[in-house]
Amino acid sequence: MSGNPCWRRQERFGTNVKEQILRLFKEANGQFVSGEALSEALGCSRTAIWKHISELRAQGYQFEAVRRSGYRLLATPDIPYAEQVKAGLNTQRLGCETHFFETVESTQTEIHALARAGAPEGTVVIADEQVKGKGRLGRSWHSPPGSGIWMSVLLRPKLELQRCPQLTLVAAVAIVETIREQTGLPLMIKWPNDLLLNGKKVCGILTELRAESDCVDYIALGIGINVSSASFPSELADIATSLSIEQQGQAPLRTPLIKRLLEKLEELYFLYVEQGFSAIKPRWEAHALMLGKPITARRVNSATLQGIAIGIDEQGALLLRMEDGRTEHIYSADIDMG
Ligand code: BT5
Repeated sequence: MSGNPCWRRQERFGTNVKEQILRLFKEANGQFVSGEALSEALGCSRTAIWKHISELRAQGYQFEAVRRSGYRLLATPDIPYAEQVKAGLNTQRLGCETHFFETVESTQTEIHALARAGAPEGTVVIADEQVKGKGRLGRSWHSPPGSGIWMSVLLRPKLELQRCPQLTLVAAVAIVETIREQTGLPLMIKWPNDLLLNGKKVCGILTELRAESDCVDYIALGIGINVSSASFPSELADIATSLSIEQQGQAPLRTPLIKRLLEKLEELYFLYVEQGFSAIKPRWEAHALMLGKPITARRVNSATLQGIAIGIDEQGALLLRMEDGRTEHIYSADIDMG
């Protein structure tokens, strides 16, 4: 799985003009770029360039314009616009096609629609706000504007159905490793889909799939990370936290975090596809919260079980050592510690 990173591929084949303008400013590294140079490089009129720059300004980009010198990019907004996420993104597939929405019901709904319309593997949908963010089992995910990463990634692995839950664990490792690397915060994984800081949930993963008979058609991998939320509604106040709350108000920027996350997710996804779950398992275990601890597993349509969480199996199921010495394999449940 090698080749040019996707932003280089875009450079060769060209994408929309605003993306190309942003790329030229990035390459200019804070120096002026003349309107003439821009219109020559992009093959469009200076009026068209001016129009695109005005649109970028409206989106929050700040330019200095100086007669005879041209334009200089002073500041980019921390809104994960598709152009920003894709600029310099070092991936082969993930994020090559990226869609940004100010507001959506759920990025999962959007990614499902794109998937059904034939979108390629690696397509990403990012929203600044979700008004009907989804959790598992019909639960909701609080996703106010400007405060988090609400993102869905389309994957099309050739995978047997029973292995699909492993992708939640692959994603959990990618998120933990990225956030630890970017912020130093010691996130822990609570099987199967929660990431916690100081015992509170900072991130949730929602893995949905469409399959025909035994074959996976696609997987919609939804990731929600509370980045700069300063507070939560009362029903979440005791159970939720954000990266900024855990860093005394310091929130990392969303756009670079998303980029790094896509790069890490792709690295681990390719590793998983090539070498199987055994290549990921030790990295998951290194960040697992409850191994060796007593837990309660509340299952849908099955009895609640209590025991000691002793690990995960090769499928990614949680292994629960029961009082009578038996080991139960838990495929899906909500876990309470103790
Ligand atoms: C999850 O479900 O944790 C999966 C969350 C996935 C969210 C992403 S955002 C992008 C993509 N698009 C979507 O529409 N969804 C995905 P679950 O394990 O069922 O947890 C849901 C529970 O977490 C809720 O019932 C609340 O108790 C709690 N919760 C809701 N919003 C939260 C938040 N922002 N932070 C922490 N906890 C939250």
